[in-house]
Amino acid sequence: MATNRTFTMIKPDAVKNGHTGAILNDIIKGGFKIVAMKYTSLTKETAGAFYAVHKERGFYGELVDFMSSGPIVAAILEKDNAVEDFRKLIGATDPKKAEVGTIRNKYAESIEANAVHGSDSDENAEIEGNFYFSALERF
Ligand code: RTP
Ligand code: MG
Repeated sequence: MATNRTFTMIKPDAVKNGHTGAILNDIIKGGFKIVAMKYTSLTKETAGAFYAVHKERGFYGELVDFMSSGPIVAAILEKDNAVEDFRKLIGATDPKKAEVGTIRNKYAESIEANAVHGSDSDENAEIEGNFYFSALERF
């Protein structure tokens, strides 16, 4: 069902640095339609649950602290080939390696504070969208 949808968060660094509008503009210009969106925040508990797949990785504790450090914007996006195309639009995890013109190249601070999240598979896009949004909150 979710093959044409992906899930994103504008992370605390980008919200704090005033990049929310520019990032949403890049997303829309990139051909994505916003089908659900909210301005919200994560607690340590909810950030921990969202990133549970990374529990065993060395950066997990720092990631949870960072993701619960301030407001975020969560959204479900629609486009053909959404997951792959969105990861192209945001660029590599490490902004130093992200292609020029990508969202992380333009707005990220570091490998951790890297401006945006993008789902890595159709299955995770569905799970992550469901984490934030009820059926009533999607168009
Ligand atoms: P995301 O899930 O946020 O879209 O990022 P990604 O797929 O490009 O990267 P992933 O490997 O899933 O890592 C999730 C997030 O953890 C932080 N990270 N920190 N300190 C580090 O070495 C490190 N590596 C990853 C980043 O915020 C990354 O986006
Ligand atoms: Mg990931």
